Amino acid sequence: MSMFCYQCEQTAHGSGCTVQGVCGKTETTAQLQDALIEVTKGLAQYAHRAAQLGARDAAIDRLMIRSLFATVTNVDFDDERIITHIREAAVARDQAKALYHRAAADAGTPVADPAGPAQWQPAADRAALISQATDLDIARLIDRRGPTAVGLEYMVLFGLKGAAAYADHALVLGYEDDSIYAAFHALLDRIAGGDQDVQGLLGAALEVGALNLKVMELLDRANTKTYGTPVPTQVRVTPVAGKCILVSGHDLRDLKLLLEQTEGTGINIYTHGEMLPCHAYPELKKHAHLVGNFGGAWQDQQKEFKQFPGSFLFTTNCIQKPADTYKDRVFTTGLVAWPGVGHIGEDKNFTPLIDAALAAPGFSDDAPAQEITVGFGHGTVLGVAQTVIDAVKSGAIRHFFLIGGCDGAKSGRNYYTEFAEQVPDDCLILTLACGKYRFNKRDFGTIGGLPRLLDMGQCNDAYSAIKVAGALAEAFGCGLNDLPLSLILSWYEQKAVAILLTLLHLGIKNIRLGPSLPAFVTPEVLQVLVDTFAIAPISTPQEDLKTILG
Ligand code: SF4
Ligand code: SF3
Repeated sequence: MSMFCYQCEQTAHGSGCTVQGVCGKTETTAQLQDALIEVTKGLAQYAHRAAQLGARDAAIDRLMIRSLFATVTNVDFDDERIITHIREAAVARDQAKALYHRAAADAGTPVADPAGPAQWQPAADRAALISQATDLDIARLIDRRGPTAVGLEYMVLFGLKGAAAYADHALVLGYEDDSIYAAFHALLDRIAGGDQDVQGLLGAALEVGALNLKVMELLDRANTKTYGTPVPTQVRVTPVAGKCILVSGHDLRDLKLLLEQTEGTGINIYTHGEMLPCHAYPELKKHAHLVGNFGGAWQDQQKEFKQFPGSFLFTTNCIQKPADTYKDRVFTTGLVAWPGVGHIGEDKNFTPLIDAALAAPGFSDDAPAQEITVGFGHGTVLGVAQTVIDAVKSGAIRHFFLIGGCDGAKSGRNYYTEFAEQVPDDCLILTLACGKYRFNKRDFGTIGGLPRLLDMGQCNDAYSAIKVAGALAEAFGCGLNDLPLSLILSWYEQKAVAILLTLLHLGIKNIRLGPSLPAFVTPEVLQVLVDTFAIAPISTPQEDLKTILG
């Protein structure tokens, strides 16, 4: 038995987790996730062929998205649930096959069943399934096909996983797009063939970037049409007296439904991690019992949750092994799961979570008030575009730095705190995703009436940053790379891979990436990225600032 996983930045020794995931994923969980991906690729091979003949099935498309999302880092650690996903995906794969065969018959074209994952049959027995999954080990593939081609193939897959998470958030709000599903199927089909060369795979990776841009745009539309355009909002980051529930993850709908179900109960709701930007959405902020944000980024949860006298809801990544002191008050929903932790089903009846909060002591006192500001999505920033443009023209704003991305446990991540602190006073800092907790409680002052630190939202709100950059480039009559804008990115999981591919698809150069480079990017691929996009690993804040500002 063995496992091999190198999809996140935390991967063991910077090369791959082979015994147990640093994230807490067991060998069996990793193998079952490999099996789920194999079946999903097979499903996509058939769905792609059916789509080319004009046939599709929304249920199959949605299941493909959810299967990919379930394998994102820090989402699902529960083997039984992953086995259920495998069984469901296998049924959907057979339905996709039938769909393709019917469409081919209708079109009068011969049927050509794809080889590879489409023919992989998951064993009915659990032990047999696990042993069968061992053969799907990436390490064996690397031995056979070499690390560069396999690394690129997995870069495509990891980007698709990240984009799938965003597609699912849009889907739960009723927003979906057939052309997006078709692109997922087509890209999965390409890597399922296993015969692409390096150039072909690089092209596919940039296509994932293009796809993710469409998905982020769809999600932006879903969030803003459903909950309103985010507005600058003061958020309390210290507790108030009373019973409490903490909501973590990225799913706005779960937060909204919980706010409705807790209305009038006296329970206060706190955002955590990537839920912080929710305070800025009019339809969420109108609930008076959404009282604040608790704690820092995901990797601090085991320490911080011990101080939270209420219950916890995980709506998406990043969940870590809950400590025994609070485990019985933790609940998951959607695709998140941890063995032995209560799960709220698709009916979104949060009663067990609410009861756990009522049974817990709650905060006895108000802590001294402290507030930060969020809500600088594209709607707000473009609303003051002229002020920004004038400030750049007058020299009041010298440069923009987007310091954003995922947080994580590595000590090298202090770079981002120090970088933000050392950005000169005449430069503006844009931020997004959970990496901002490294510096978002500091006072950066203002420039021309604008806060120097503008929080644009969740990781998917990279879409806002792209929109703002596009509008500035238009106003100045220049290209994106000619703007006084530098991207200082931190990555951890596969959504960051999707976003990075989107930025590369847009031709954005000189991105600084850290805290370490992905293990699946071999020196050969890195050279191509350096030659084409001048991508660079982070060095020190001093050196990088000097290079950028001259
Ligand atoms: Fe290791 Fe990351 Fe994979 Fe977890 S998700 S097993 S930490 S590479
Ligand atoms: Fe953070 Fe997990 Fe990536 Fe949406 S919550 S950014 S790491």
